[in-house]
Amino acid sequence: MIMIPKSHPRYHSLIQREKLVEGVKKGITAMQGLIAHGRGEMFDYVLGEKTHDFAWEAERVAVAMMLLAKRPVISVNGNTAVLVPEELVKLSNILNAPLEVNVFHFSVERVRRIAEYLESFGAKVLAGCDAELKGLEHGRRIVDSRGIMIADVVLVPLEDGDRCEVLKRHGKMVIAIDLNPLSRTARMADVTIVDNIIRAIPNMIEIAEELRQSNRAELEKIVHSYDNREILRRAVEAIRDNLTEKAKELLEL
Ligand code: PTJ
Repeated sequence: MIMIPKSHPRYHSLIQREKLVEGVKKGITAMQGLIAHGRGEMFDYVLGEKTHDFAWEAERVAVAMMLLAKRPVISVNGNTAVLVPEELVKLSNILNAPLEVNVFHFSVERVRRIAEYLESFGAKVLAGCDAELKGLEHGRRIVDSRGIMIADVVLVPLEDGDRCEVLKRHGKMVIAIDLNPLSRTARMADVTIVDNIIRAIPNMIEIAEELRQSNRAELEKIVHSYDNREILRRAVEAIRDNLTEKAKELLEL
């Protein structure tokens, strides 16, 4: 990893890039993951690189839903694994939701590398690749018979739209983390967290620490009146408002 001075104004953003490049070198992150990250960075930029109130709301509902679930699972791909490994392990432990490696650019070798990387942070990882989600033709169809295959709620960070659709057809509740509120995944999911994974997972840990004391009735109340379309509308409007603000600032220069 190259040395990035802490004084650099985009220090955190550059560190994320370095982690992903290292991930590619280690055979964990797909090359295409770098492109996907660039798209995410762009949406994060126009959202002001912060967690908005609509994202906090979705994160709270997501945690409540996972605490209510019988068999919640956290799906992990090559980007997520290198960006927030320790946080994923922590969230998995608090929610009692196993991590399952599930990738679009599939190879047994890559799945093994991601699993070993997560295990080095103390995770128990499902990576059996012994079952298939009917209705999908690409690598994401290959799942673990003890995990996503039988899960009732699946958390899917940085997803591609068609698996989200298939998970829904298999009767599962889907929680997506996606900075693009216009993506197919964002529209298909039951709960869409429009936030950067590097903020969303720590936020969810904080919420889970608070909510794990709650009883089912309290959790059900949080989930009950949630409207994902309204959350997406607010996310698109936040982008619009932020851009309007930036345009005004340019006039004042
Ligand atoms: O590891 P694999 O083989 O499963 O491949 C992973 C990628 C990400 C390459 C694959 O799932 C893919 O191609 O995804 P897409 O279709 O490009 O979608 C990724 C979505 O995640 C886009 O809408 C991005 O805006 C969003 N995104 C990227 N980085 C982040 C993000 N959302 C939240 N946090 C991020 N850091």
